[in-house]
Amino acid sequence: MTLPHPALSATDPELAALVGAEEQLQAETLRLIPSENYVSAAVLEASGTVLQNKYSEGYAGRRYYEGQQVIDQVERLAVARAKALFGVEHANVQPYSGSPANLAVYLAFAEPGDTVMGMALPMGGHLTHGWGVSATGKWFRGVQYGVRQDTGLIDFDEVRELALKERPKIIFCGGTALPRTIDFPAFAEIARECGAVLVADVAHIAGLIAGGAHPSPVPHADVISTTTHKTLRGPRGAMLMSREEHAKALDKAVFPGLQGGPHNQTTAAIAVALHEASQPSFRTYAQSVVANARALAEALLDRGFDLVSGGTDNHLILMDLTPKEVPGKVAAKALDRAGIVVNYNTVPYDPRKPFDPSGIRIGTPSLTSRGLGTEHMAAVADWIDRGVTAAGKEDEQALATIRSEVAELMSAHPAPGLAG
Ligand code: DSN
Repeated sequence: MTLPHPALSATDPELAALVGAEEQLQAETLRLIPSENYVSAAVLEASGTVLQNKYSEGYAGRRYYEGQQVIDQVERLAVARAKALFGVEHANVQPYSGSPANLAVYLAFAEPGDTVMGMALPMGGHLTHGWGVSATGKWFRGVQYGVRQDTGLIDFDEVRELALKERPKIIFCGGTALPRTIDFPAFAEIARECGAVLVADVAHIAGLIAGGAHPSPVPHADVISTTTHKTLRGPRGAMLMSREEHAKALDKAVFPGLQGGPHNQTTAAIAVALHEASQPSFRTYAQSVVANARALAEALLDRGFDLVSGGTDNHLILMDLTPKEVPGKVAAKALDRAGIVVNYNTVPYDPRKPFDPSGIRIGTPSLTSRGLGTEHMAAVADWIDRGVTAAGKEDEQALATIRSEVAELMSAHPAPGLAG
């Protein structure tokens, strides 16, 4: 169902219709992109408040504009909730999103030309971890680790050898296509040995950490960078967290180093999401995300799919479709027509190009937000299996049949924020 937007409909019916169409699409489809989710109605409301009419350069109590009586309280609330939820000494809730948050880390701890280390993008890392096409790979000297070809897992002897040889100023751990638990203590030991700042980019798994379904990077990482809109189920934004010793450097890097005024409506929505994530029901949610991913992985393995690393420990599954003889992009586009939204993705050691890779990446945060459980994962795996087969045969009728089956299940599981 779609939501009423009376003012928008009266002022700009064309745009209102597009918003309604997106609401319908999100309601009817099975959304499996692991970095996406559904925010609650409360988070949606907070995002659309008059807080966005205010400029607030600076930090609570130290602003460059007057009239901050309320905004300071909003930001202090968000910061206090972040600190309590993640057990950190310092939190900055102002970064506009994950990439600016990571850029602020570079500004705080490195000089242009310094060596930095992160996981290679095609291995599951992120652009901002020093990959060549990103500013972080152009302005810094990025050295990159990967996963072993035989296991799909990080080889810590290799990471240590590279770190001791290259002596990076910053080491990033975390990424965008990692189906396994991140070993924060192992990374911390290597960072200590080579004198690097360890940054845990937990954007994908922040909600799992908050809900106790993934180990915490506290106290192992020097800095924790995260977006707020993935498993954490907040608005599109980001946070940087650390021990007190790094607070000043990080705050200065975010403002005035990199950004101007914070997006106060987003800060408010982050505060709401952090409140929701501190509730017992969010722990259940986080555990269910992982249980669903494990059940889905098992069901896919049963159907002959090749999963990178052989399965998952978290919310994410990376599938290599090479044995199915269907390129990832062809499969992703066919599944989209079947009402199943995924993204095509490189797999480690992919012989194909990033814009036409061998794999697809899926995850369970969104479907879990809609109340689907492990009992539904066989059906989901079946749809993916039939969809990939139909993609190979260009069988549009089969895709249309899946689409109607998906819509039927989805209509029985209303989406948060869209439930009306
Ligand atoms: N776009 C994010 C993701 O999908 O994982 C990473 O920045």
